[in-house]
Amino acid sequence: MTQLPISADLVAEHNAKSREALADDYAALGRTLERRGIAIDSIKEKVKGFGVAVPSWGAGRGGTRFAKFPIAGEPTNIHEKLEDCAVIHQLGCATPAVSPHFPWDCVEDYAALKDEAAAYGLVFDAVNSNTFQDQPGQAQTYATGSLSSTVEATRQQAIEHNIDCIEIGKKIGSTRLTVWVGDGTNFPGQQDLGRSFDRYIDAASQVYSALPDNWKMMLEHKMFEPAFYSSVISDWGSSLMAAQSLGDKCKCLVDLGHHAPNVNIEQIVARLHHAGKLGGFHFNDSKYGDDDLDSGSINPHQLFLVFNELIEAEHNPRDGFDPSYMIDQSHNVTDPIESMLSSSETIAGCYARALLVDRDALHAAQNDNDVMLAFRTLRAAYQTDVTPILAQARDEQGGAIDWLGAYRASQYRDRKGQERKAVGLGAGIV
Ligand code: PSV
Ligand code: MN
Repeated sequence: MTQLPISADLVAEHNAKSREALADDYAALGRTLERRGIAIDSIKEKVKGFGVAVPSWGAGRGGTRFAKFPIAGEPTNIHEKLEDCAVIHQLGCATPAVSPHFPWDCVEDYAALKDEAAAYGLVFDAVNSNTFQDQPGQAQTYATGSLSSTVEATRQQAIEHNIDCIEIGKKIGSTRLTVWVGDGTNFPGQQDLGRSFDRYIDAASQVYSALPDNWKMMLEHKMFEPAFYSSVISDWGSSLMAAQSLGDKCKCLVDLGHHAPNVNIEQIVARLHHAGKLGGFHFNDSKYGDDDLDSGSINPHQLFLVFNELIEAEHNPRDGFDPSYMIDQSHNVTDPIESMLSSSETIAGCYARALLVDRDALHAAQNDNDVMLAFRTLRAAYQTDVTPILAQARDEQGGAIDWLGAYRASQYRDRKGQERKAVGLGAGIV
């Protein structure tokens, strides 16, 4: 029996209030889609099968380098984070996996941690290594780089940490390692741009050698921050070159916030897929840089276009196409549970809308160079309000039709504020 952090009776009572209205909305949308030759139930079933992992680190309040404003009852360890992730999945039914970060989520007994997640109906997705921060007691500093460091002992330490993450991952049932390094420079001339990339490839391939056969290693690129002149794995080109030299099990991970402003991210998706190297996503949104804002809160159209490419990729699969989807956000001003419920709904919604694209009509218009018809075909899907499909899918899976209302009615955060040690009210002023 799955352990539910929020009373199933409370969710059922809450759902009963809006079920009639939902039935009307679902039936109306069903008739609209039927006229377009789409069976609404088939989209709903696909939505039920869709999942995006939540980041363990996203369960706590984020912050900026100026301040963090904690809230009472936010999680302070992986056990509390798992409980919050269980709430997100219970109400939203779209986030069955958790992506952990090490050493942030280190525990003594990983087999027990896997069981703890399973009791909530959760599994672990990609494990994330951390060689962008120094940890207490660490022998070598990452101040001037990790996998690309000029110091051999530092590279070795970073390699060993990544291999430790693989070992932990095996114990918790993960089959993916995500590697993001903050390596780079702040000054022209600080490091040799070519040789630092060579050192990175050499060190990353030693991590790759420790990868079990059924695992994937995902390289996450990022243009800037913490390095502001050059980053070693700055863009999809560097990521692709590295993934190609490492081997088949190495893929590229696209974090939506890690690009130059106005870059056509959906085209990057298409290119990486062409190369058979599309490994996964970190979903978030941004206005200025790597803002880690809630997915689709700023540019929902871009998110839809990314999903449009993913559906195209599904129709035209390359060897080993099996991308993993994760959220990677920093919740600085909201309750992280509410943000991740909202984001997972937005992400699943973009997936559903991409499924509604009349692909035959789109491809025909593209082949005929009928620009307006191609554009309007895509736009027709984007403009469809799929919220009744998402709500119906949640209701049928025991989730909440109105997740925000149900969550707030449960007073979960207030209760955790009494039980947990995290305090709010300006405790984070630095
Ligand atoms: C770096 O900005 C990043 O996107 C990487 O995925 C990290 O693992 C994560 O954020 C958390 O800092
Ligand atoms: Mn990321």
